[in-house]
Amino acid sequence: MKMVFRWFGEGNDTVTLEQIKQIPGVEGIVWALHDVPAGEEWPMDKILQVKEAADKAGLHMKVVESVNIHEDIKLGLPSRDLYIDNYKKTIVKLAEVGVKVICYNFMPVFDWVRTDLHKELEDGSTALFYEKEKVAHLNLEEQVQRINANPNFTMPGWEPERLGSLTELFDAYREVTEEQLFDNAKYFLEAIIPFAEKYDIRMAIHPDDPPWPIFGLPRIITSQANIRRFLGLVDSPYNGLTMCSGSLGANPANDIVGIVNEFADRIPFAHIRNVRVYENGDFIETSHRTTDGTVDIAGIVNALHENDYEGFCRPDHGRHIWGEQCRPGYGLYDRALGIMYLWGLWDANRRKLQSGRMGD
Ligand code: DNO
Ligand code: MN
Repeated sequence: MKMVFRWFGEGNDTVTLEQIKQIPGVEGIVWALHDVPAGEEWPMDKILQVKEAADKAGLHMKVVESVNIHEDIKLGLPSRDLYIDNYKKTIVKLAEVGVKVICYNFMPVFDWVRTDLHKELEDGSTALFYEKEKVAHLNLEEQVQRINANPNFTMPGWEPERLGSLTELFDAYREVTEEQLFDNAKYFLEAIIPFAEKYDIRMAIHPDDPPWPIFGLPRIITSQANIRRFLGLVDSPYNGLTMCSGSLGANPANDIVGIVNEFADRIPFAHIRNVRVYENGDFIETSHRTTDGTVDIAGIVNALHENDYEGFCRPDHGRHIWGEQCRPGYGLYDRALGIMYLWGLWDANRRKLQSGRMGD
């Protein structure tokens, strides 16, 4: 397991590379050019700026999250070929700086969705929260205004250029079924995977978050069966999965240990975090510790270890603790604690294996 840490870039993150370097066992950053709109080719000079900063800090940049997919690809519009071409050009450049994994998602319009970014937990920390009932009645206009009012940070999935054309986008998706979304994914994968293979970059689809349709928009990376179908669309090790325990874990019906066991050789990247799912379907992001949430984090790490997992791994969203002012879900403290918990589980497994006591 190779530990990496998400970094949003100079001036776009409260966490510094020097701080990341001091978290035990972290080898590299998970990065992206967050100011390049989806569909555009990434400029080499900006890629090289990140490389220079990473090199200086002694961190690698082998994992990118995300090269976003233009909506026209997800919608299956004729203009998709142009955006697929740009995607390929970006792949060539990323290969040049040593990128090995691209994490991306195939969610229409939005990335992760929450109803409260600072919901208080019993211990006074705050975390991202999802109120199921509220999303059913969410006033989108209000939400858009709220995000626009905080121009300091770009939030994944809520990029201003997407929000501007929200109404048109919703209209465009009106006729798109899950089946069509699968077809459009297949078209994308058939074009991209052979190319990714040539440049030795593993594509790793991120599960939908939450893993069910919202606002009437279809979502397909939601369950073990759908992941199986997606990975089968183009059956290559370069068509892989970002195993995100928090996203999949928002639906307690998902057997994440089972998912790890079934797709182990197709998981180049793992996001490990916990959530607590309540009986009414609401969920809150908790500390990474198994007993703090409803996701079997210990079981997941055990399963990765049993499958000799050699891919990349990062803690995912953390709580906001110790008064830290940070990008929602992406503070330093709780994610660093998360890493130490993951290492603890990993090393305990290794020790058991070494002393031949596995299965005791
Ligand atoms: C949620 C996060 C996501 C992820 C993107 C990948 O669990 O990991 O925001 O970064 O969906 O494209
Ligand atoms: Mn994730």
